[in-house]
Order: sequence, then structure tokens, then C-alpha cells
Amino acid sequence: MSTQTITSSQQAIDTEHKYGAHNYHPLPVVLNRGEGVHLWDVEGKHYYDFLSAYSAVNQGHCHPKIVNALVEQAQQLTLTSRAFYNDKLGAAEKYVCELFGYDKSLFMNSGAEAVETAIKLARKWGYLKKGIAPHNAEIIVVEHNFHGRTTGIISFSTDPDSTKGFGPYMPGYKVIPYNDVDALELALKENPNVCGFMVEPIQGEAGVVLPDEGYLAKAYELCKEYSVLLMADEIQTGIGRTGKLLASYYDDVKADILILGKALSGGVLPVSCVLANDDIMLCIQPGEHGSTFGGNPLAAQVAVAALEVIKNEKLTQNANKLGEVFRERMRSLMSKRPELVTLVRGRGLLNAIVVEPTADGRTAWDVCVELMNKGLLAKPTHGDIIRFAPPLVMTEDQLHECCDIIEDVILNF
Ligand code: IF1
Repeated sequence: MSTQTITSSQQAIDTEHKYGAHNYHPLPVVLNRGEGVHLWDVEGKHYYDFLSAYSAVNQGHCHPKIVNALVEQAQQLTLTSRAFYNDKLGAAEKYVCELFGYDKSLFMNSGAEAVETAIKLARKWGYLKKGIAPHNAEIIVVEHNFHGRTTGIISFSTDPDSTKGFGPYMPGYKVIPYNDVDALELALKENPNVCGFMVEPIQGEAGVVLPDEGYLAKAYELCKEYSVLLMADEIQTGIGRTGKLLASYYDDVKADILILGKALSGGVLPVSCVLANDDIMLCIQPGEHGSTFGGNPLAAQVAVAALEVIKNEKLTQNANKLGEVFRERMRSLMSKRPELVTLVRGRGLLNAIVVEPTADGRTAWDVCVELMNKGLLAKPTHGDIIRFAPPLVMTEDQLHECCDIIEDVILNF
């Protein structure tokens, strides 16, 4: 058995194809170094990162302060399990509770784990506090949701690619249209067993779909009226990405259950977290939930460092400012190729354009291949949507350089 040294991109691709599951269709680029907004492939070619690992690298690749926190803790203590205390978790729990304004936090690892935790928490609250009969709790979700890929979570997905062939599915979910408060009110009125309404303040995977202004606020009011928990999945929209610390803040909403992940660690290792007040969080008692790595001291230190970077480098403010600049550039580009680019939307540095297929069948994928050839990495979703989400550390000059690349590709496509 040999450990292979990768010396070419093609060799890396071939090795992955032979020995790795085929559960992704990556762009044909093999990266081996990242710093800030920059990535380099095996051959040393430079790219601007315009995906940020789906908004996990808001702080930029390999941020020195976050890496130092990781390295320092890794040389001291990485994992004890929660069978014992460690001296870092409490400080991280306090930090996130004070930052986001909740009584308690529960650290997990992946985003999906945090979503599953939130579901269990809402159900437990439904039984203990709302008096729902055992095993009858329902959670309302919306069409085109994306909350992860566990069998429980895909049970309420409306995306065939996420669901087909993975049944049977978990019961207890009601799907309603996104951005439709009347549909929400009807679902709440019809079903006294609803314990939660889980929603992304902006739908990421669906293609950066923004609801109407005030949608989340109205949803929150309805949840209050019907004694249902609003569960905000801010795994992708949170931690400064949309130009506010949380996308929920655009509607001045503080969810009953807040779900964080991705940039909570700055992309350095998997860290996720669920936050809620005592009347909800204490419905889970000792021994009723957890995970081997959840709340480990390494993740705790990295999470605090990652959040400190967002604050100290004013990355939320930068996302807000550069987002306006970016959308203005994209709207101007759309006016030059209206038959190709038919929509620009987003908030902060979470943006997307819709690219129509050309007469000869070229699509958003081909635009992304062209962008890759010119040194910018982005990926299409659902065929015709290209998500643009650079790290929040990008400067205005770098953003214009990237817009020039996008413009060059689109105008010559
Ligand atoms: C993949 C999508 C994005 C998320 C929201 C929970 C999770 C995610 C709002 C689960 C994860 C990732 C998963 C990754 C690609 C990416 C993605 F295309 F899949 F849908 F960003 F839009 N809630 N999103 O966006 O978090 O368990 O992955 O840590 O599965 O391909 P996770």
C-alpha cells in the first residue's frame, strides 16, 4: 500500500475517480493552496474563489488567526468527548450566547447535525411544553429548502436529486410554498400539532432566492400566535455573508432556534451550533443528545477565533458594501447581454445570476468552465443559476478585477 504523491491535476482527478465515490461532479480544477480570496491549483495557476466553499470560508482561506487558534489548541488537547469537561467549550458557549443573544448553545459538527439537533429540540419542546401527543409533532418547511443530506432531512426535501432512491422517509413534515405567509397561516390553523417552522432567511441552494421584505417578520408573528418555534437555518446566510451578522436581522427577527455552521469555523474544521433560550434548550436533558466530536476544545477555540475575525475585520460591513458594488456591476453586464443574463439577485456577498442556455446548448456550467480558465472559480446550481459568493475579506479592487473577468466571459460567451 503506497501513499501517492499528487504531481498533476489530471493524476489527482484520475485517482479520485478510481478510488472515490462519485457523489459529486466538480469543476475540473485541483486545488492545493488557499490564502484569503486566492486559490492555486496543482500546476500553480491562480484563481479567485467566488464560492467560499458554499459560504464556509467567509474569513478567507487559511486565515492566520484561525489557523493559529487551531494549531495552538491541537498541540494541547483536541478531544475529550463530553464524558468529561474541557476548559474551552464553556467560553465558546458564552461567546456565541452573548453575540447572538440566547441563553444556551449546543455545539455539533456538520450543519446537518445542527439541523437534526434543532428538529429534535423543537419536537421535545412540542411534547413537553406545548402538550403535543407523543410522536405527533409536525414541522413546517418550505419548497426548495436545503437543510442537509441525512435521511431525516431529505425526508422533507422537494429536490428529487436529494431524495430519489433514499426512502423510506421520516414522517412529521408539512411542505408549503416559500415566501407565502397565507400558506403558513393556513398550515398553522389546520394543524395544532405543529411545533416548528424551519426556514432559510434566503434560500441558498435554491439559487439565492430572497423572500419579500417582511416575510420572516410576518412568519415570526404567526409562529408566536400559534405557539410554534421559528427555526432559522443560517448555516449559509449567517456570520456576515449577507451584509448583516444574520440574514434574519433584515426583518429584525430573532428566531426561537438559531442554526449556525460553515463560517462558524472559517472553513478550518466542521463546527456547527444550535442556540435557543432556556425554556426550549433545557427540554433536552443529560444523556438525550450529543456526538463524539460535538463541543470539542479544538472546535471551540476555532469558532471563537472565526467569530472574532468577522468582528475585528468588520467583514459584515465589507460584505454589505461590496455586495452593492457587485450587483451594480452585474446589472450593468445584464444590460449588455440581456438575452444571456436574465436575473441578478442577492444580499451582501451572497449573490447569483441566471444564465439562459445558448442556442447551441451551452449553459451556466460552460460559463463556469470559462470563468475557471480565466482564473475565477464559481459553480452553477440547478442548471442555469451561478452563485457568486467570494470570501468577505475581498477588497473593492479585487472585486472589480473579478467583475472584469465575469464581464469578459459573459460578453464573449
Ligand atoms: C453539499 C448545497 C449549499 C446549507 C444550509 C444546512 C446545510 C447546508 C442552508 C448542511 C449545506 C452545502 C452542502 C454541500 C453544498 C452546499 C450547498 F448545494 F448542497 F445546497 F451551500 F447550498 N443548511 N450546504 O446550505 O450543512 O451538513 O453540509 O455542513 O451537500 O453538496 P452541512
